[in-house]
Amino acid sequence: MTVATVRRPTGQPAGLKIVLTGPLGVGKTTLVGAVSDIVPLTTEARMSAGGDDVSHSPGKVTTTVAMDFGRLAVDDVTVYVFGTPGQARFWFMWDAIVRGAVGAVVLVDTRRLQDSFRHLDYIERCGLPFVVAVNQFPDARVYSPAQIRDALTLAGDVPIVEVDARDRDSVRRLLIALVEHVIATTQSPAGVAS
Ligand SMILES: Nc1nc2c(ncn2[C@@H]2O[C@H](COP(=O)(O)OP(=O)(O)O)[C@@H](O)[C@H]2O)c(=O)[nH]1
Ligand SMILES: [Mg+2]
Repeated sequence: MTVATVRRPTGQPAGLKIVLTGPLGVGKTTLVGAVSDIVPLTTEARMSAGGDDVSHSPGKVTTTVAMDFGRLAVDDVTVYVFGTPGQARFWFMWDAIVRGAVGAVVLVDTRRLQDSFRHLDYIERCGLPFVVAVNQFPDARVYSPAQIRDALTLAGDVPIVEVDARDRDSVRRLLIALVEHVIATTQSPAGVAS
């Protein structure tokens, strides 16, 4: 795994790249907007009729065309969040988005966990440490982390974190949980980077 961090002249890491992925309408753009210290770079466009399936978020009229990007400071480290584009025609960008990342957040909606399978598969195949973030929508049933782990067949060490994508503190806690997981994974013998 490449733990690519931006380094200050002192050699201290100054930046961490994190990938945010999950299906259309799961809350990626909302999450980046809630947590970013800068106006997030986002490329929303009105959806055309007959395009992506948005039956699960009927109020949704725009979609992220290319990607979301946000930046936030956590202590003296700058965290850069790169969202993957949801639309199939932009999947070719995923490899570039993942390159140099230290870890990933896979955002899931418990009303349609299966929509996140391919995002999980992709991140697992990249070998990136990741956390699963459950964006709890008001009309969704609440499941225990054990039920979600089971449904997604996640390994026991993958953290499952509840998040409200609209809430800055909640998203910050999620990103801190990911960074802690990255540190734990890369320090454990099985996760030593080569
Ligand atoms: N109730 C609730 N709605 C949310 C939450 N996160 C996102 N939404 C709404 O869900 C819709 C899709 O979110 P969006 O961020 O565009 O999803 P994306 O396609 O993954 O970027 C929007 O209408 C959001 O306002 C959440 O945590 N709770
Ligand atoms: Mg979006």
